[in-house]
Amino acid sequence: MLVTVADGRAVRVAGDPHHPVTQGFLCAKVNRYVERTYHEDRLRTPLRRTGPKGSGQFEAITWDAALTEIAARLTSVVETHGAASVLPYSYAGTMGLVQAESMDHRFFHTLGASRLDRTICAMAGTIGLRMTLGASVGADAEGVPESDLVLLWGTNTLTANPHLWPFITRARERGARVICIDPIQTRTALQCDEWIGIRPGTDAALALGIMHVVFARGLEDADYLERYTLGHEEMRERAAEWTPARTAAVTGLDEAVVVSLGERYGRAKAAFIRVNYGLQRHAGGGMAVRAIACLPAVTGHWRHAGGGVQLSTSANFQFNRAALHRADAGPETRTINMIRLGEALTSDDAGVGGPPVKALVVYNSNPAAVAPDRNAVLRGLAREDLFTVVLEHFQTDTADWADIVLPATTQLEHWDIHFAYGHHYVTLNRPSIAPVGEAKPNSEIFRLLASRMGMTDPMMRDDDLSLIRQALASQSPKLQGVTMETLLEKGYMRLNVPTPYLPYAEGGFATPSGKCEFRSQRLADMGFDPLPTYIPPYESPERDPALVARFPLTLISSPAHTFLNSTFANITSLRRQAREPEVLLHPADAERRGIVPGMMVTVHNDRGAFLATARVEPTIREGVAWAPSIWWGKLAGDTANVNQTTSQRETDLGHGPVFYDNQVEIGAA
Ligand SMILES: Nc1nc2c(c(=O)[nH]1)N[C@H]1C(S)=C(S)[C@@H](COP(=O)(O)OP(=O)(O)OC[C@H]3O[C@@H](n4cnc5c(=O)[nH]c(N)nc54)[C@H](O)[C@@H]3O)O[C@H]1N2
Ligand SMILES: Nc1nc2c(c(=O)[nH]1)N[C@H]1C(S)=C(S)[C@@H](COP(=O)(O)OP(=O)(O)OC[C@H]3O[C@@H](n4cnc5c(=O)[nH]c(N)nc54)[C@H](O)[C@@H]3O)O[C@H]1N2
Ligand SMILES: [Mo]
Repeated sequence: MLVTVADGRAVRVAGDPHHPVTQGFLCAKVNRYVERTYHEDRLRTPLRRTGPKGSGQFEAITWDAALTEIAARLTSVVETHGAASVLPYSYAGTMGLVQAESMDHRFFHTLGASRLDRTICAMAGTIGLRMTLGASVGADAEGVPESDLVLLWGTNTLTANPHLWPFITRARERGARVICIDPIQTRTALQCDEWIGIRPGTDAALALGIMHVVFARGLEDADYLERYTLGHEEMRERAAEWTPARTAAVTGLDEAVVVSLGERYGRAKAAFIRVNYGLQRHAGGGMAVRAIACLPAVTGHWRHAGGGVQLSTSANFQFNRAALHRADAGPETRTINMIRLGEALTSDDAGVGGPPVKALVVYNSNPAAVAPDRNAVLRGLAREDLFTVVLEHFQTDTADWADIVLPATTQLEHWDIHFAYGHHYVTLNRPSIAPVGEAKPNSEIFRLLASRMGMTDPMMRDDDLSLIRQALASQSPKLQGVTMETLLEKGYMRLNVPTPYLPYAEGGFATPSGKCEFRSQRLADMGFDPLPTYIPPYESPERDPALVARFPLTLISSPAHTFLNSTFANITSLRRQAREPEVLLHPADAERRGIVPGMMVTVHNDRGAFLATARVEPTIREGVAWAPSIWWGKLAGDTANVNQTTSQRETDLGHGPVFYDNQVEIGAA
């Protein structure tokens, strides 16, 4: 991203035209980054709560007063309840290594605070890949122009990952067909050649059904199977069970669709599967990713540029995280799963044993909007005996519950270094303007707090540029040549991998066997089916017919086009495009309920409810509803949002969230 500055003020942000992935354009949201940076609501000074919890009443205080108070309160909590009663909470506000996993980690490790299991986004698939391919390493976006079939599977590319699209367009110009597998006919699906409107949470069954057809037609790559896979005979037997008829019955698709997809996948030379997060947010999300990740090993597509699966490329970025985190700096402690924040804040033992959570320090996250089971989260945040600190750009739903709010810098104002998950470039983030108001970088805030709390280890004084150098000081061959000097000069740098990168053309999987593990002993040892299998959603006719009878609609709450999770929801121009909290229904579902377009409806289940304006279009599978998300509760008329209805249950693998494994009923408000 290039920033134009005039008289010390950012005036324009743009994609770098020379960057191989950005190619000169930014997404709809980040295009508005200047508006966001200088927004009149931007937090400019530290704040102390003056009214009751959650009242949103604050007074401006000095940094000195804020830091003194936080240090005193944290010290007292640690002395009275033990360090484990302090909980850090952070996720995706920025994913830069300096502002998201350096001084903050060192600070909490030194303190001995509870650790946070950062599961809210990607863990189901991460473990699914780890058990199958060995790591989150997959096909290269830059190979996509070579593919002859593109499957966009559980991903709204044009919204969530638009920089992949130019590569897809090039493949298409060369004859590739592009197919979207999604219960919703998203703006991405509308641009594809085909839309396959699968029943939510059944993707593992579809992957096994495709495999069935591939084997049945003899379209497998016997040589690849023999050399580079483990358990292919068992895999073949498992796939044999997934006849097109059975697959169709489970996935809610026509048998002909399954057969045709299987045949085309098998006949393709280099099919590219972009699998993303939609299909992970269900009970069997980990296994679904695992089943899909097996496909290119059956057909041998990994051999060719443009072939394979991409969930994430993040494991290629082997920065020296141990040096940044310094987990060795403090005692062993307990771990709390971030998606169970509601339980952690409302249980005497935080839900995991040990002391209750007495102090919460939130940065890079807005859990009062994004965490599941929002009613439980808000009950927790409302506790008068909980000391809450929030580092933020804005007075979010979460900041409203804080005792102290600290103004943080944005990416325009601080240093950082970034990994990627859709490509292979390291990015340096240089500050282009001075901090707005009195804002400080997260890293600086934790340095100052460390000093106030008497943490004397020199590592607590490392500056941001030193932290970047420490991150780069890695033994990984993939980081060789990626140096501070080249980054300062160019801004970004490709990892030391070929272009395009074909990670598994000749095996080389990072699993214990070194092969693509159709059969996983590690999964067997963990008590799972060692082969890819279909695990039905928690809230499905298979597992809970009584619940489904009461709440017949599956609610998907994937991102609104102009929001980034809950970020940007307060930016007027972007919120105007998102209009208001909405829910999309199929005409048949709407008619059955007497719902007409524009009607105010209640979306509800036993966990909670929120109001939305009904949209009625046939661009969604019957039985499914879509609430584009994530709204700030306080920007909605009823102060509620979709996470009122979602649950704290966990996925099969990785303890991830099941946001879309969520049955609701919808009726006129
Ligand atoms: N504009 C924008 N971009 C973003 C984000 C954002 O909030 N806004 N968030 C960023 C983050 S943190 C992430 S994790 C990524 C997410 O990246 P993606 O996963 O690509 O993004 P989503 O838009 O969530 O797309 C998920 C799609 O999966 C579909 N889906 C839901 N359940 C199922 C299912 O069971 N099976 C199948 N096949 N499909 C299903 C949904 O209908 C939705 O269209 O995007 C990143 N990019
Ligand atoms: N129902 C439902 N819930 C979901 C999802 C869904 O699809 N449906 N998606 C889930 C996913 S994939 C994810 S990744 C999570 C994301 O959840 P979060 O990680 O909470 O992400 P955001 O909502 O973007 O909130 C990030 C906050 O960090 C702040 N921030 C940004 N940069 C900085 C910084 O440098 N310093 C500080 N101190 N603050 C900063 C922003 O202002 C913003 O308020 O939400 C999850 N929740
Ligand atoms: Mo995410």
